[in-house]
Amino acid sequence: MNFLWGAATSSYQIEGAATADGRTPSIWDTFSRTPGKVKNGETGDVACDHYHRYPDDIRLMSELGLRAYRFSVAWPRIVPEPGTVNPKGLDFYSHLVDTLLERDITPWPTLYHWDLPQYLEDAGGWPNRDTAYRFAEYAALVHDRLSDRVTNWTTLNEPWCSSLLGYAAGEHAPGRTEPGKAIEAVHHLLLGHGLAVQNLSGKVGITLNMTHVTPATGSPEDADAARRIDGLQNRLFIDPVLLGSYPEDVVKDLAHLSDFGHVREGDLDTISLPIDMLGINYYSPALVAAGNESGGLTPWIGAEDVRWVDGGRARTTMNWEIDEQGLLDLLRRIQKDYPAVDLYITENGAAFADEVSADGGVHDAGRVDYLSRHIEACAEAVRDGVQLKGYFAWSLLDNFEWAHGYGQRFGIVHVDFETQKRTPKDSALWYASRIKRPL
Ligand code: IFM
Repeated sequence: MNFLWGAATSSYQIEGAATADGRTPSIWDTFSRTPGKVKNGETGDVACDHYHRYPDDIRLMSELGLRAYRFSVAWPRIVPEPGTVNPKGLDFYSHLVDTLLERDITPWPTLYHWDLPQYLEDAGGWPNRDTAYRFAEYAALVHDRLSDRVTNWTTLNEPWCSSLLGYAAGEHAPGRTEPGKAIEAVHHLLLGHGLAVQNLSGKVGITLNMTHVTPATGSPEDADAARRIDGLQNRLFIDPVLLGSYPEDVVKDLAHLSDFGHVREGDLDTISLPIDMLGINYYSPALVAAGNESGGLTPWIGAEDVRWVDGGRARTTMNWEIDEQGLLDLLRRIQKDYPAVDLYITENGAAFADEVSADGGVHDAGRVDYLSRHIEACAEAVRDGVQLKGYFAWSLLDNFEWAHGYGQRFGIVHVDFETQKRTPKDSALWYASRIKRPL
């Protein structure tokens, strides 16, 4: 079997060069400058300086034996002002793709990994239907320039975060706390996906952050809590794309916030245009129960009264429980309920407090353990008949972890943010040897 092994990053998290060659601000440039939003007031201005160091980073990928590299394209580099096209922005990704191909690494671009041009947010952002059309136009520009060399396209990364974290909880850019608008953002992101699909050729997909949700007890209340979280995290996104409809129970859960009047005739046909692959980002499972006293702003609109229960497993520094069984259960479930597309794990990984040791190495045994367990779960899923075709470790490099700043290290390669020195961690060396073998 020709299983694809790779690693993933995203533009704002690694590129830096925030004003280089005509790039204008994205919502994350603005959000990270808003006091109190990102830990220590950190920004992606420099990040891993990948914009300037990409040839070295690609050499490193090649030394590790990666066969594919999942990166994202920064929309504000390509369309820095409304109605313009920035050739220098397109040139950057064109050079990146050429350099990957010279090293026999498959380029695997994502068109939207959260860096909406600020001028589009100023015009209403994702709750504004027009943003979906602008996204499709931008997708066509990137496709026109790269499609002679790129054959695998992902439209969106994790629209759950862009909509519910960004517009309901306010924990991500643009930091709005308007639940009704968040539901409109969900729809316009998905519409943007469908409109973009019409402009793309080759193999096209979308990446969703999905989890396996289990009720803490057998009570009907906990079962209902699990239904609601599964609805908001998984089915609100995958059902429109792969089944052509919003899940009725979730629409009912959200009825106090939205009548879904923003959904126009034909939209769901566009959203559910056939795609070739579904990217799944999996990190942690969800064990949930009814009843939450804490209240406050939450992305779980329509399920605020659900609480997360400690499953008693080890956790990463993100405080996420480690459970590879959740990945196996999730893959089996997706294969059963949504059998039409090839599956790729487009992100999976763990943050730990890594340090460079006196011997010069980074001995991240916890991450080696995490990756090996999850990769084994993938192997088991494939033995069960799941159509899983590839796996991308998150992340190639330590990088800007959104509201957590640089404090959360997800890389298999350590980055010293003072010197920009890259040091492959033990996990990178382990991964390099693991991917020489079939899944
Ligand atoms: O760093 C993020 C990435 O940008 C999207 N998926 C989850 C990762 C870890 O939080």
